[in-house]
Amino acid sequence: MPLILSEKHDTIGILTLNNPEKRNALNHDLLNELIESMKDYAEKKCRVLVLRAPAGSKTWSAGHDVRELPHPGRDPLPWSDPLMVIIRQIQDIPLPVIAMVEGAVWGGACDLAFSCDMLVGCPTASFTMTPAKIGVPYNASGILHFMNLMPVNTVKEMFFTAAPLGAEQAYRLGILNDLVPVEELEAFTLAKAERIAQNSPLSIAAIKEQIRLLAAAHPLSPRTFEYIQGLRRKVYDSQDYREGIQSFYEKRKPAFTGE
Ligand code: LCV
Repeated sequence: MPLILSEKHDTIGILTLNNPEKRNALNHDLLNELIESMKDYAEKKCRVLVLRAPAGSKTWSAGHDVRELPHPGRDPLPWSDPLMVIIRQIQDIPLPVIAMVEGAVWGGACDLAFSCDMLVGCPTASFTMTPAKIGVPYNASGILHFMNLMPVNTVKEMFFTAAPLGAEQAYRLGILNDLVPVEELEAFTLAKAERIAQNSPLSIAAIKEQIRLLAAAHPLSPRTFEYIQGLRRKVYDSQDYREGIQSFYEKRKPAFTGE
């Protein structure tokens, strides 16, 4: 059974996360299929892509597959991690990607959804950022995605509380471009995609790339970069990181000691 369903409506490509048994957890197999599915948009002459979960999903995606998090002492979100690869691919692909969100979005899947160019959600959509619950230090490029999408105090609240941000609040904050009833979600999203597809693909591609470059334009000196790496290593080398992952496996609340 494919982990990514790929279909086309005219010039709109639709990619469906299709591993409901594992709540669309972003394991390497699913992500590698998504990476491949996104590559042939050009030969398929797509103008817009939509990333979705199956209709009726309670969970859009459960986030990074915790079973695949590197063992303590190794960066949990390295450059080559397939989740980091797909997030960059979505940002680099020269056509708009719309996240159509039904159900709960967890952890790294928030970063995946927020890296799309627009988000259309329904009332069951929610966004929960879990690194602090698992003991993951996250990474600077991921944090920047959030800072470019919402007020910094909301970024801090999402990361520090690991509490769900509901659809209403996400819409009020501008994280969701649109909030529509679940029965209208697909038609509304396709209509938005079709409106985009009528406009100049070259113009849209150039504007998307300029926005990406400007949004990422935060000069960091090598000294600052190394300082950030040191901050993160202290966390993923910690006993707390081991405890966070162990508690996930044992389905219990973590007992963090700050060591
Ligand atoms: C592997 C899973 C997962 C999963 N990994 O169904 O952003 S960071 O830094 O935090 C990053 C490290 C990250 O993204 O971490 C992951 C954050 N995600 C979460 O904390 C969500 C964890 N999952 C859940 O809380 C529940 O599974 C939800 C609420 C999503 C769904 O609950 P529900 O009762 O509907 P189950 O919990 O029974 O899960 C169904 C199957 O999916 C697996 C889970 O292990 C189970 O598989 P088994 O039947 O083999 O046990 N699963 C769910 N999430 N992130 N596997």
